[in-house]
Amino acid sequence: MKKALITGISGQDGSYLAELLLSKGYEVHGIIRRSSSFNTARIDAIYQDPHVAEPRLRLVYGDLNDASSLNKILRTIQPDEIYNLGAQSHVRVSFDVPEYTAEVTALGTVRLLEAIRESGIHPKFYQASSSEMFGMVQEIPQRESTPFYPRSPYGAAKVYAHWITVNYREAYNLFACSGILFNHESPRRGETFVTRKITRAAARIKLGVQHELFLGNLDAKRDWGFAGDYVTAMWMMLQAEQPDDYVIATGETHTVREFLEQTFSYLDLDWKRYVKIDPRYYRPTEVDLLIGDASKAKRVLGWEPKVSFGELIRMMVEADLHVERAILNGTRGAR
Ligand code: NDP
Ligand code: GDR
Repeated sequence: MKKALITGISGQDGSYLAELLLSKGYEVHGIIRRSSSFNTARIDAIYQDPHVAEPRLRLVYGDLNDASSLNKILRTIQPDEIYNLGAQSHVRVSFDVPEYTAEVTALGTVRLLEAIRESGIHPKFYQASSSEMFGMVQEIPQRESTPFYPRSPYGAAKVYAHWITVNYREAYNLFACSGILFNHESPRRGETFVTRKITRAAARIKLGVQHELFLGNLDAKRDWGFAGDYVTAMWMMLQAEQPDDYVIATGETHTVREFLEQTFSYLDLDWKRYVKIDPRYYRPTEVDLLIGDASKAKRVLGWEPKVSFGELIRMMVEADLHVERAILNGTRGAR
């Protein structure tokens, strides 16, 4: 049985990836952080009580900022594949906590890579790189060869993590891949990212429990896909013959305004009646346009996105309606 280790297992992608790997027969280990309240809601559905069975999903406390915890975890688990998804992943917040973002998102990656070297094991390694590394538009669409020009502390930290991964591949012959993933969303998306903020607010407005929605820049364009499709690409990269870097995207771009319009009109609502602009959501430097060319991933890995923009919106709105109705009825269930 193959063993995988996931950092960031409690996040959106970590939960979908854990489900995928379990379905493929892996033993899955996930690093979680100690928190004053429960932070494992996204993986509750697949959690197995270690007292009851021999579980194939195991959680262990650790932190990307704590090298000794990483060293110990690697020595103990000896995984065949490591997926480094842990990060301070919010772009706007990275302007408020730039140093912390660099600690986790940039240095956390080299800590993990060094832990691999020190443990003497030879796992395959996946790094969660981001389209935010492209930042200021240099080329349309963006592909693997497009120069990076990050526009936030988060983007800059991801550029470091990307290049250190490439360096460890070249210097130590590590089977390391960077997936340069464009925005991907789902009903499990964090509530403060713009798509989920919109679908959740629209559902709440429809049910009469919210009356306004405050947003920032509606003109930004993003290439939005479905997280479930994108975690499959992560796994495919580590099954390829050679380690390499891949852009993962839909090849379609939409403004935040279009996302807003389609979400509200799905619920027969006019977004202009509810949305107000609050400059606090503007970023000091913005990424205006992202659109990815994933043809290399299609050619080499056979990967293609399955869920369309319209289907993604429908899936997210329906899920938020379900959650909000359950809250209203006092029967809130798992997402
Ligand atoms: P989330 O923000 O949903 O999840 C981030 C995860 O990282 C959480 O499990 C979080 O734990 C964990 N984490 C944060 N800080 C630490 C730390 N110090 N040590 C260990 N774990 C930590 O992100 P997504 O699932 O959306 O994204 C996954 C990865 O992919 C991230 O690296 C993100 O930057 C990157 N990415 C995401 C894209 C997207 O569109 N979603 C696109 C491109 C890249 P906790 O739950 O305790 O906070
Ligand atoms: P992004 O996602 O910054 O692309 O990073 P986010 O959803 O936060 O922003 C997308 C665009 O929407 C605009 N926007 C708002 N954003 C938020 N969060 N809140 C608002 O109220 C709002 N109003 C307008 C933003 O200015 C931006 O242009 C995501 C994260 O998942 C990263 O970790 C990942 O690397 C990239 O996607 C690819």
